[in-house]
Amino acid sequence: MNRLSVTLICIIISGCATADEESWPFDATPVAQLNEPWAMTFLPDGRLLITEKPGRVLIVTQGGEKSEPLPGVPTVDYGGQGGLGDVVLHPDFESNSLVYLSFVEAGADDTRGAAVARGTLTLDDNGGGALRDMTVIWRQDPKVTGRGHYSHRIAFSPDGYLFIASGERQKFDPAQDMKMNLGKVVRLHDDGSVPDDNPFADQGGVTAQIWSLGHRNLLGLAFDSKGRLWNQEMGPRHGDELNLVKRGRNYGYPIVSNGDHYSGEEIPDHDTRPEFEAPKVFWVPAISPGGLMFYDGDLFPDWKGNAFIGGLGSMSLVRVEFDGEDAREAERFEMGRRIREEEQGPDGAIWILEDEDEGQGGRLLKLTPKT
Ligand SMILES: [Ca+2]
Ligand SMILES: [Ca+2]
Repeated sequence: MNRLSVTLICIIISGCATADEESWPFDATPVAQLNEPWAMTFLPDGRLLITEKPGRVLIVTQGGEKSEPLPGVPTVDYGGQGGLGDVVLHPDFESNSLVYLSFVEAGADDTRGAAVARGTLTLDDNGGGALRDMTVIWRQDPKVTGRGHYSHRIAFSPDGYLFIASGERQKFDPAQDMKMNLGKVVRLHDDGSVPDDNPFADQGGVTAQIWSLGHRNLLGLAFDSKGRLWNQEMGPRHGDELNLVKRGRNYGYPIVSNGDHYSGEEIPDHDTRPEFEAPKVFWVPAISPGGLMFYDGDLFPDWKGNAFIGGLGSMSLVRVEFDGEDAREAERFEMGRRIREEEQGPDGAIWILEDEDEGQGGRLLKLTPKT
């Protein structure tokens, strides 16, 4: 039976998932059940810090034991695509205990915007811990109405700069507006201050934060082993992108996209405007990407240097191979559930978080080579 037939039957019966487990080269072990998980990162002791979108941070062991929600999380504006978002550790976490969280902050007059706070994580002897002195060090500017396209993914560069993906809040034009930090990737010092060697530093204000522009909804941001920054972003109607993010470059949204507006209005494709940076990979039809991870572990040696992107709408895990600056989709695993986030574990296993799915919650899964 082909995939279309399976999908149709599933829609008719009950909306069943179509995970193609027999074809997977890995075993996927469910480790923990979570409530609207969004992001995770490994602590030096091998446990996971996991965020849940309504505003919880949990410590979870590799065996699946969950802590109580940690106190000290900032108040989040929960709803639509927003709430608590990403979690990353400072590169010197082992000496300074600094943790960064992204989340949605309410503003005046029904407006809101993403923010990033940092504070310290203290661990107790009972498997739990607390966040202390969480202080906002960056905000989307301006705050606008609506509850979409916050993006708010965070990544540290190998040389210690803080990069934040800032979505265009479903407002299109801000991605090209240099007076706003929406639809941009921004580059900051670890305390939120602006490096004076940023490409637009001499223009001051939020413009000085901007590293790259013309982005839409960036739900993955990661450095590869060569120190290059990549992002994936949701296209409008189709045209999802994997971009190599370069200093000062314009990625063209909403002037160009290999997708088109949901209204049916066409957006010229990238090849019509070569002055804008084109994606290294684009997807038509869409995969609806969630998360971005580069793999360099030993458990799956053939996949060293590959990237993994979760598929939300496509309910898949997409493996991407690279050749210099070129990239291509190499393989797609049908997972049967929306995939929000991927991380490499200390032993080289691949850990993934399923997205919330109509009240089913989302699971933490560990992928290891098939036995
Ligand atoms: Ca992560
Ligand atoms: Ca187009």
